Amino acid sequence: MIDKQTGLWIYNKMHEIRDFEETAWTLFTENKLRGSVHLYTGEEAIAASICAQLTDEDLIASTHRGHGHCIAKGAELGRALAELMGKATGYCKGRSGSMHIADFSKGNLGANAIVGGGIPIATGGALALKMQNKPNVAVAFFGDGASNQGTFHESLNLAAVWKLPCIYVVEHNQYGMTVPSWQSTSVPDLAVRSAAYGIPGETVDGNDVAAVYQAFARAKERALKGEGPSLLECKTYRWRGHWTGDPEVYRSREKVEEWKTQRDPIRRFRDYLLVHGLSTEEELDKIEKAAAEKMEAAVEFAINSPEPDPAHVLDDVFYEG
Ligand SMILES: Cc1ncc(C[n+]2csc(CCOP(=O)(O)OP(=O)(O)O)c2C)c(N)n1
Ligand SMILES: [Mg+2]
Repeated sequence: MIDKQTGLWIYNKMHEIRDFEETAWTLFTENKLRGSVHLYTGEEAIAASICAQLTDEDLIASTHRGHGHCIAKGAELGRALAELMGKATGYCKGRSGSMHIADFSKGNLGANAIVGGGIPIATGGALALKMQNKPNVAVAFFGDGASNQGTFHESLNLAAVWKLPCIYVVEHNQYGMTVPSWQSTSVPDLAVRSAAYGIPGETVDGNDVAAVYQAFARAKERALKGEGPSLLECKTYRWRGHWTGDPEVYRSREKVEEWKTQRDPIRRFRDYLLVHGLSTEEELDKIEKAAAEKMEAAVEFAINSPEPDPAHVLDDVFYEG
């Protein structure tokens, strides 16, 4: 079972992620945040339950839907939002925006606009950890659509052959852009693909914190024992459209509402904490309020942050000549 301290940490992170995502949506609709963002609302249990078991020495590689992973891996809300807004105080000085945000100091190797692009990066991270004999793991987060990419298959094969400490976490939110996964993907349960590489695969309810937490703990233990990678499939659902401009004509409002009202991962985890006597309504309300206040301060920080100075546009640009 999840202990109290970990449970409250996860509950707080889930709220931070949701507040961040819904604020990003609002800022986008108010034209204060330019470009598109892909929101993680509804999928919070996965990043929070997994990153609760990682330290700054463990590595993650993320996706275009990466704000949740970034926050769960320790990003400050203000600097993350500043990055989305292209401000100089952002994690990458405003150069990455939403889809390339990285923070190596926290072991976050970065989001990635290339679908499936983070999978070999995490695999390389795991190879580095193994070669350096470090007691750590690398985690690749990616979507169901990405599991159809060559990078997924190539990475799992090599990681299995080399017994790398890599955990492949597929966030099966049932769509790749506007395409339902049953129309693009050969199997309904993606964990079965692990069989092709001779590694364990497990499908869990990705909106159930305890289920994700325990399955990841098993995969991590195996990786740390030197037994190699695992594939963990977390079934979930994205509440928002693929991106902020998605007209969402490919799914019914009823289905979205059902996931929001019947399977909200935050509400479910709140019930879990209460039923198991790990917390009280009062304590959880306090966490929720504190997260909302932190988000308000983050907005203030990001909006008041300066734009990058064009004089520095060539800083951090590398070339070999
Ligand atoms: C290599 C590549 N192909 C296509 C795209 C366009 N694209 C962006 S997101 C996306 C869908 C990804 O679906 P999934 O992996 O399930 O992630 P989700 O958006 O559902 O989190 C596609 C096709 C891209 N960015 N990169
Ligand atoms: Mg998907």
